[in-house]
Amino acid sequence: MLHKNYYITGLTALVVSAAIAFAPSSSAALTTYSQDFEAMTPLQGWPPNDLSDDGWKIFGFAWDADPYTDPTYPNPSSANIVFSYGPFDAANGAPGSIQGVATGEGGPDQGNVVLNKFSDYNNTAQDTLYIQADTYQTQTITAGDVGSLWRFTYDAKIGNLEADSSAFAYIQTIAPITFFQTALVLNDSTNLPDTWGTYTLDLFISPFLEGNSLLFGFSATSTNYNGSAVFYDNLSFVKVFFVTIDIKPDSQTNNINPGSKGVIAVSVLTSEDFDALQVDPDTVLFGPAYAEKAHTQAHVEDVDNDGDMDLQLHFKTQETGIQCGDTEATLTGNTWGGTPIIGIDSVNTVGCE
Ligand SMILES: [Ca+2]
Ligand SMILES: [Ca+2]
Ligand SMILES: [Ca+2]
Ligand SMILES: [Ca+2]
Repeated sequence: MLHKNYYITGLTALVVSAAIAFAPSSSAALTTYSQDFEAMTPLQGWPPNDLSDDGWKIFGFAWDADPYTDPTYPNPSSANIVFSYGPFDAANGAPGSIQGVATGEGGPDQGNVVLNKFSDYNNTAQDTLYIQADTYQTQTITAGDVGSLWRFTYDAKIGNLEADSSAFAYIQTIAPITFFQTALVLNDSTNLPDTWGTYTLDLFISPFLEGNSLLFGFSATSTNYNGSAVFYDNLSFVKVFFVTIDIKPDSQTNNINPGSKGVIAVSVLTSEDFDALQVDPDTVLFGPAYAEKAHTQAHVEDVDNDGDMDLQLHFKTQETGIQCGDTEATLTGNTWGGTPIIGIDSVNTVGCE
């Protein structure tokens, strides 16, 4: 199978090719995915290889101008797709591939093997055009997924990314039949530091997205063969568990004075489906500024007097980032088992005049 320079010209052809890529598979709901690449072998070349066997696909676009400099990037209005190509199974590190697993770049948390993601340098249109090369996993959203929140977490650090190149990580949804993009969340990777960090993307599955394809992965764009590499590792795509929280358990109105020097009590409540004591207090963040808990110890008590034990945490008001006019605040964290959680409750800001 040829994987090089197989260009499909024009938008009609794009739709035809996208139909192959994104035709909904009838069955599965969204499923958890994780990958640390440690079991993968570098430089295996064209499919089959460890990446293609793991479901990784690629797709390419050639833009007539730099999409990154457009205010509506990554869907630029001032740049046009000249041609596109794909989908193909992902290669692994051979010349002409657009990604590969690599060694020698990991830190303590990344181990020996990471993903090296870059643009398509086998595409001679680099001479005049901006080549965007995407590497992604794809799943199909079903009715049972509606109302759920999914999180794509990954570690990243910059590689040899040179001038006029750009990169991002994303979750994207694409409608059946029309292949219109219906949702996109992304983190810009263009200006990452050269030290490893952990990043997350969340996508809420609205009823509108049922039957859509969901893609998550990485994009790299370059022109004139400039470097565009970003390293990624420790990927996970997981459903976030909604939990019930109670901001100020002794108050129905949850009045908060954003100028207060005090603390705000927030309880994570235990239910039939969820044991709040499974939450790792050190992972909990609250409010728009992601405050960490103010006390070294979280309190375990039956906050709502329903006979089961709940988790109570306190956050310094000044660290929460809650501002006058805010009407809700969010708590996030992980269970000891690594399941991400999210809870939202109302707030009523006072003392703001
Ligand atoms: Ca790794
Ligand atoms: Ca309350
Ligand atoms: Ca309860
Ligand atoms: Ca309780």
